[in-house]
Amino acid sequence: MVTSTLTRRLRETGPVVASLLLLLTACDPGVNCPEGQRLEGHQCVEPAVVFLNTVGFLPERVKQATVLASVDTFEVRRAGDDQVVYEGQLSKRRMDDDTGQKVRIADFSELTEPGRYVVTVADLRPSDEFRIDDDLYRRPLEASLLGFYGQRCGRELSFEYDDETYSHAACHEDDASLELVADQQGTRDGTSGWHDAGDYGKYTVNGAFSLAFLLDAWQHFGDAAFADVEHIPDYAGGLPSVLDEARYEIEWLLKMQFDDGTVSHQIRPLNYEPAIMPDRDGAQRFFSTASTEATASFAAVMALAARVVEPLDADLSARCLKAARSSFEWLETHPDTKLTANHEAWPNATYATPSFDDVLWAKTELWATTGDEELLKDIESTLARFSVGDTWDWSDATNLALFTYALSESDARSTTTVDATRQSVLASANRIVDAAQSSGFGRGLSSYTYNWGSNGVVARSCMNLAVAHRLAGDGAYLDACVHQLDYLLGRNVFGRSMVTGVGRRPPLHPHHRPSQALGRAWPGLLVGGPNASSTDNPNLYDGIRPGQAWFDRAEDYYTNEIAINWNAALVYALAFVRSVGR
Ligand code: 9MR
Ligand code: ZN
Repeated sequence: MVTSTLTRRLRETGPVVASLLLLLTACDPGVNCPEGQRLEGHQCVEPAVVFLNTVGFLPERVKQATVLASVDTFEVRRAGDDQVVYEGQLSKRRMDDDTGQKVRIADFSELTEPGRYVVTVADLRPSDEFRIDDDLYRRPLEASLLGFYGQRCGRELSFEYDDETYSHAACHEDDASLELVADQQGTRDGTSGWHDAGDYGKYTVNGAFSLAFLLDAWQHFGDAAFADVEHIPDYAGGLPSVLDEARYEIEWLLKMQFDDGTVSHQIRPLNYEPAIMPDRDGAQRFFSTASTEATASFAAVMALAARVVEPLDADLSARCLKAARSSFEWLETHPDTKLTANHEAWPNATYATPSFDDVLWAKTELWATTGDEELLKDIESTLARFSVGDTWDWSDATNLALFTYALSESDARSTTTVDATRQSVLASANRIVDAAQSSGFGRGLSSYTYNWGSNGVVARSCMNLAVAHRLAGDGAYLDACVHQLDYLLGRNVFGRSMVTGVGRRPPLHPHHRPSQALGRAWPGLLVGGPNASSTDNPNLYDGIRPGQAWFDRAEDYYTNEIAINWNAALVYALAFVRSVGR
């Protein structure tokens, strides 16, 4: 029993543990591969030795693969006629501590000719076939936006992807009861917005954080990334697709604001839902009371939205700005009040954080939108105390404030603070570049940053790089983001794409209720990835390295869930590389 569970885990861990697996297959009557082969799906194959982005490479950007074999040279061959088009020397062998693998790097950046290729070493199994193509990232970007569309709550939806249909009827139309909010009764309209993750809750802090990445993706890259992106289904018009999708979340967030300007922390049922489609979920859902962090992140993202949509939809912009001001005014008039949501009503608290970062973010976005000089003085009195973090997530929005300030073109800013912020952005980006170069798989975060949603953190580091790229114009920042996408799309120890429906061997069993109910993964969703926190991940066993702690199993929500904050970072990363990488 123990042996067969371990065998299953190893099989799911990926090709690199093939040798151990071989020892164990003898004990498993279901697996009878010839010596030197391993089971992949239902086929016995030679173990993979070349790991790369299974989607491919942009002609003019860096191209690297990771090789786990004792050879010195590699070739790139044209798919179809097998002709060698590039020969190269592998790097010296080195240890990748995160995964315990001894790796060599194949660099074939010089090959720029569009086409379909494989990388080969000796007579070992060739890499997956990949493309070199200018338009490489259009489909993945469309898929990741479709991933958001599939998270829409409150309405029926349907789309086709790779000849399969994904759909459900309208869900959660009763959102939501006010029973748990003191002095209020009945229900109030809280429909629309995205389901947060694998569950069907809707949480203001993470909603605002995720929305910011879509708004920034448009603000920073615009048509260069999105002009030829196919419209999402139910496209309402008037805005580019990415903002059309963003608007669906904006409309929900606006409904989370109470009359006094405070903002409800969340809408959720008392318990997590079973693995059913959202339209089958009849459990009652409740607004929580307000929290300071929800109120501040709401003010921040509404001010950002007001600025971003202003040239395209003046009415929406005005509604967002009014809402931002009203929440901000509450914060200004209650500087010493920390509102905490009534988390005790639910079995576990979610997205509860300190709020100083959200308040800083709110001030910065409001200043950037309105040019208010008092606010600028206030921000500049504290901003230099903060530095850009390399690994960050919903719990700390400081980077969003620093980036907005750094990218502003306002000449009212103090030169000292501008310089300090710029240095901090570049220092962070340089650390990411260095880490990507010393990682065996191009991952730009130093070892042991394998927490919940580590794949999202990898994608999010592309915002640090994109801001640095904009400030300093250095191609190394862009290439480092290419490496992050490489990692997420197959140049990892699992040899698998981490985005459902995209690239080779993507996750098949995400912790995502619609996927579980359908029995097939909904596309365009980034899974959380390796999580080496022993308090979260009961699947850790002796000898497993942090970078290996991912399992493609629906029950493993701590490694294989999907979430809007991870997907939003993926959209941003794809948009960055697409806009300047061609
Ligand atoms: O992404 C969140 C992660 O940072 C936390 O460690 C984890 C435990 O609190 O929760 C994650 O967020 C989950 C949220 O609480 C509820 N919806 C699913 C989210 C993704 O797993
Ligand atoms: Zn819903």
